Amino acid sequence: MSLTVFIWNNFYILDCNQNFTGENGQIFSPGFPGRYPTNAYCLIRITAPTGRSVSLYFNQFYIERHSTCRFDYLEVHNGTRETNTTVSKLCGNTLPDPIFISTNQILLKFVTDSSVTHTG
Ligand SMILES: [Ca+2]
Repeated sequence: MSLTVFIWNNFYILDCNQNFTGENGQIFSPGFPGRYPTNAYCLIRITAPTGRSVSLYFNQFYIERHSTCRFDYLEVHNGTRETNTTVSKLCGNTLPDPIFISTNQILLKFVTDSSVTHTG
């Protein structure tokens, strides 16, 4: 998985658990461009300045496919807590449409189970 985020300062995230404040940058799943690990539980929080909003553009995407994404998935939350509203829960290998968040904070939660991995 590779996706681009536009907010303010540049950043580049290639690790599982990170908090970031910035203008724009790229986020990669662990191990990218190789396969992501099993049993991953990654929380990436991004905060833009107050009044700004966050947009996510996907460049590459391949997470184990399931009709309800019960095995591996990427969840996008509107806010930095897991209890904040889930905007989208994604898996499979169809490149997702861009996601536009109405607020300046998001949480990306990437979870994988104990078998079958792809490039994320
Ligand atoms: Ca899996």
